[in-house]
Amino acid sequence: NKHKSAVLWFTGLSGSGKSTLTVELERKLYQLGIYTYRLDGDNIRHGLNKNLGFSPEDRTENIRRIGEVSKLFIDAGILTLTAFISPYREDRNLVRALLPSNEFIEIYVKCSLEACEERDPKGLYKKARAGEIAGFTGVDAPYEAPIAPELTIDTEKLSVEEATQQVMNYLLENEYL
Ligand code: GGZ
Repeated sequence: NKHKSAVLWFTGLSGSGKSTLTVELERKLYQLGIYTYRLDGDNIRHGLNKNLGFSPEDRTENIRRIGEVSKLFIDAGILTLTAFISPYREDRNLVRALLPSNEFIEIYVKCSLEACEERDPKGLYKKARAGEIAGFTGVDAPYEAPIAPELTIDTEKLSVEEATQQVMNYLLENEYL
């Protein structure tokens, strides 16, 4: 099945729904016979980037490497989905600059800190509030929301199915699929 390869760069707070969305989207794309690859903390932070932590410098290097890896996957013709907080606008823009403009699709997974904290699927916000994790995004480390993302997905208002469909519609309307 023909498609245009690109990276779908999901950015948002911990608990905003980046992973859920990329997993569901990958399932939908697989059904259409589209080759995808998903980059997330499990296959990047535990491998290539296991020497990196969560200081601002390490996050910047984390995102830089993920950008370079995404570029390789795109070269291989694969529709690449990344699920990282990527809190710094400048870091995301550096990745954008690595690629032709139609190959970087920034998707802001929008969800208020309050709602993310309410979900707290891994109990990390609770730990951060208790002072057990320092420099947690949204608590005592910044998150810089995109100014002009290709797409914004409000996961407080949409179901997983609706949110996934919004991304699918974007891909169809812009002839990626
Ligand atoms: C933010 C942290 C931190 C700190 C560990 N701040 O909900 P999760 O668990 O699965 O997603 C978070 C993940 C963030 O890693 P990223 O590579 O996406 O971050 S960045 O793009 O900023 O480099 C969270 C966990 O790692 N985690 N410590 N201090 N999230």
